[in-house]
Amino acid sequence: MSGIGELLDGLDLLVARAEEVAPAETVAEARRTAEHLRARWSLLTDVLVVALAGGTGSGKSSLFNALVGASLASVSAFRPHTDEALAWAAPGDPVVSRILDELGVSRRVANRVRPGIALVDLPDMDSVVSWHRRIVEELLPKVDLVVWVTDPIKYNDPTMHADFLVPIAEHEDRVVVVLNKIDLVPDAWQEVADHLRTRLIGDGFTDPIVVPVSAHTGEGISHLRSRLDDGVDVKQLVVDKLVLDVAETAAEIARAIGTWEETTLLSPGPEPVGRRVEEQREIIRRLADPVTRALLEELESQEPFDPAPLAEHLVRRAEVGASAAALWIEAALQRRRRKEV
Ligand SMILES: Nc1nc2c(ncn2[C@@H]2O[C@H](COP(=O)(O)OP(=O)(O)OP(=O)(O)O)[C@@H](O)[C@H]2O)c(=O)[nH]1
Ligand SMILES: [Mg+2]
Repeated sequence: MSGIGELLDGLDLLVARAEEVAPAETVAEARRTAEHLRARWSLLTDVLVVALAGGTGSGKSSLFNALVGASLASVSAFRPHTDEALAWAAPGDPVVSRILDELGVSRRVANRVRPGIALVDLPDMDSVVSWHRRIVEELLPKVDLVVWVTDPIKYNDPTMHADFLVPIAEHEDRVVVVLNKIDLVPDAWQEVADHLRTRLIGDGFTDPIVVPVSAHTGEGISHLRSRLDDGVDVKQLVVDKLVLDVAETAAEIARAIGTWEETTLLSPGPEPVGRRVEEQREIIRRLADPVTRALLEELESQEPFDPAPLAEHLVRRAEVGASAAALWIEAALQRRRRKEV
């Protein structure tokens, strides 16, 4: 996401500008935070990276296509089929690109529909040993979510449970188990899903998520999508925190140089609108020039009170104020230079 990079550049610039203006300890603290946030951002993305894993023939590629809504992955009745990992991801996110590089995913299709998700269809692995190692040591630390795909025929296979599901049980908050091909057992899939849940508890899961779907008929796919969207929301929160930290650092500087109150007039906050608007009116009454105060009075005489024209006016006023200050400073500098000549 490019906006965050720009925000961090803006923070660096602000810190540099504050150097001469704000107290040294405020600037030093802001610089430390800016560096820390940049380091965090280099490892962070708001994209949810989801890997489809599971036994050969369980329908990973079919499910990939059902989630994407297009036949991108090759599906076959012959096993094993997929021999090269495929990703559906919005291009341009450096963190996602690095994760896909590390996972050895060379084929990538641009995801322009759900840029919040990067979906990976994994190939069949050569042996149980390498599979096991890859999931626990390579896959889980890199991706946000593993969608383990199984079907009503193989879901009870003791080897699958012992070799794959037991080791990933302790990471269950990042595992969704999909029972695919429910169209094969139209009358029994609920029972099978319950039994699979019981088996997963036996494997060490405490509250396993089992999503019954059919990649063929599309049943359950929207439920699975909404599960993935929940994951996207959680990632978004992590990134929101970083944005909040940038804003807080800027606010610290504004507080230190005494321009904070005016800044709050312009910034939308999480507080209830009514209380905020009331606070803002108070600040304007105290700080504003005659034109702004007149506009406030005019808007207050109208019902309901609409703060939008006031916000627009304040932004214009701030822009004019900044330009006026720049001009004033430039003029002062020129006068000083002339005196020096
Ligand atoms: N009836 C039914 N068949 C399905 C469903 N999903 C996949 N299949 C079939 O299962 C077989 C395997 O599907 P794939 O999507 O290739 O399975 P895979 O897990 O990607 O297999 P590998 O690439 O070998 O690991 C194909 O014949 C699919 O048509 C489903 O929901 N219902
Ligand atoms: Mg496949």
